[in-house]
Amino acid sequence: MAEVSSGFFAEDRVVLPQGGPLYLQLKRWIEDAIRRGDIQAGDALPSERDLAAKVDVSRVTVRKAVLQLVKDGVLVQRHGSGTFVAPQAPRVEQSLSQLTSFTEDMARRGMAVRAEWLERGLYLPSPEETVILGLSSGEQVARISRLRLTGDTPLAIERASLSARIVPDPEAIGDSLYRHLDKSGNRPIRAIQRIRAANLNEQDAQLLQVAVGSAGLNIERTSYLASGRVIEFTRSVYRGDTYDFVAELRLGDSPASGDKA
Ligand code: 16G
Repeated sequence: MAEVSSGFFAEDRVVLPQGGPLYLQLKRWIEDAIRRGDIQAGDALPSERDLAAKVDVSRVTVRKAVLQLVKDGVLVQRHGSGTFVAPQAPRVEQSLSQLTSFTEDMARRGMAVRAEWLERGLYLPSPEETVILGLSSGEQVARISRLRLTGDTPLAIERASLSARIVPDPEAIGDSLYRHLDKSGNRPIRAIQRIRAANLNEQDAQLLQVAVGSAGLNIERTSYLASGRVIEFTRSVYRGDTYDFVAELRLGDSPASGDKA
């Protein structure tokens, strides 16, 4: 971890970017320094008083800028030890036209992934699970909730429900749910995915190590077997600062479209 008094903050001259209220100028100055790599993830910021003196602004201005940066997930405050540059998550592009698993997606990018289990077991299904998974009366549901990470950086939370007939022993699932389903010939071949913007609630923000209220993506995936039976219903929460979902669009088949030559 960088020394507070060394490096970037020890430089003599501070020139704030011009325009807008002072706290926003200070905020941009810090963001620019992070973008250039002058200060990096884990580096400590000087104390509020030192930063105010250094930049020649009031402590209220520093507080406002820092609070905003904490809210944006750029800085993190640790009680009793100070303010630090937040870990920068890698940005990941995911195709919206391929039915892939998280493990496969990341392996294709050469990224090692792991999962922390949040919940795993057999339960009485909720009415929603009964309807979506087409469960018969008395049938249990297997719920598996995981935090998906690359290294120490959390990327997504996945909360999946499957019929207990397909997954009678959730403890037997290894690193990949789809690999587990594949073994019993139950890997989905089609899925419908719904993506919605969301501001992360306290629980999810804490798991994903970002500020409460940061931008996130709520994704619901309903996956089907070749028979048409629903195999998986998963609600995922992805960090908004790490994911780009990319779809390839083609000209439709309407009579007015297409190349007539
Ligand atoms: C993806 C799916 C999720 C599926 C998981 C299986 C989205 C939004 N979600 O993350 O529904 O359960 O892959 O991954 O893409 P696994 O085989 O690595 O456990």
